[in-house]
Amino acid sequence: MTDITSQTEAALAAIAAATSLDALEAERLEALGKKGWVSLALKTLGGMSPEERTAAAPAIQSARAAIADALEAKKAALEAAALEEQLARETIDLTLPAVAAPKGSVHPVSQVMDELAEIFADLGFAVATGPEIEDDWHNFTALNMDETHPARAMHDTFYFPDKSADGKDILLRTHTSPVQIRSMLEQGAPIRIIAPGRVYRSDSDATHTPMFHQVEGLVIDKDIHLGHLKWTLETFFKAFFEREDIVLRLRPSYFPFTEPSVEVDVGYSTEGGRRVVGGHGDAPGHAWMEIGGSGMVNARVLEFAGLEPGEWQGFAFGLGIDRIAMLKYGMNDLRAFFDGDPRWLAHYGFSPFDQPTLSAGVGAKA
Ligand code: FA5
Repeated sequence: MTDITSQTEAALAAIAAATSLDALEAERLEALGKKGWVSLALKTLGGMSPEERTAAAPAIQSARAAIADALEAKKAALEAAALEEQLARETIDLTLPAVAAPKGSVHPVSQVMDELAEIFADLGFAVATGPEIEDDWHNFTALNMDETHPARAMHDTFYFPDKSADGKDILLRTHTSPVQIRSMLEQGAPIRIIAPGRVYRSDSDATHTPMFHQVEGLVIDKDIHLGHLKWTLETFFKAFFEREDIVLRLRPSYFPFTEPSVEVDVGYSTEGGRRVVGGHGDAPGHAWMEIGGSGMVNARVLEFAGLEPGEWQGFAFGLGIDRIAMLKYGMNDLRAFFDGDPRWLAHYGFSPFDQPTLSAGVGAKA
């Protein structure tokens, strides 16, 4: 009995004095390991008479519990001290110059938006914006899609569970076209704006993502016709792709908010596995890529926006910014745009000092 008491006291003292996890482990093995003295003492219980065992067992059990508790407490204390020491050692000096730090870059979508603004500003367009959280009146109804209109179903809309204070459905805008309505209501006519921004649809594959970017264009004036639309888009694409052999194909289409409506495709070649814009899409080795929708603003939309259709008319277009960025800078998968992979950004990103200007070239790569 005295033996166990003094051995326990010695073990507890050694545990308290241990200065490393290794030293603590040695103490554990010495007492509680397979061949440790507590384990051996426990084994002797088997050979004792029941009376002897009843007398001896509690002392051995409590020695084991006391040593195990002490080991656990000391281990926690040593680990906490090691962490403190590591934290003190690994301080970062934030005042050091960031010579070796990774370089930030401008995302191709931001770069293309700046390029768009630069080119359209030169054509006399102002940049307009609207909210990404819209109501269904601006996103659909005022664009000639009433509640039962089948085109609403084609937009795979994300709705919010609650309605606005005035009872309208709230949604993430599915296109930039509601900015047409907001601009006409705010400014009246004449008008010449582009509205780049984020839009949302429940849609995902290599060329569709749930969030993507569009740029809306709207021109309202007197005597505007489809020829103005075609010239504007062609002039824009020639400046944007910095080449003269841009061929656009306008395909008859349908949008509730334009009449007539045309879909815009651009011709590109696929030589060497890379898409290069230019040339007629039906020529050998060439194809067409859909980049947007457009048309003459529907008279009903002008009325919703408070303009007199007998007096004013105009054209509108909506282009997929991510699609034209892919065509210009050669990415194949739209989903990688939004993965945030630093290797992708380092490869496709732009230097913040490389601001697009018409004189220096709208797409000069760093
Ligand atoms: C529209 O959104 C119309 N608001 C465009 C418009 C504006 C027509 C003004 C007439 C007048 P559409 O759903 O086709 O149309 O989308 C326009 C372009 O956005 C497409 O051509 C494509 O380039 C791009 N786009 C559409 N869905 C996605 C998506 N999920 N991911 C990436 N780009 C997309």
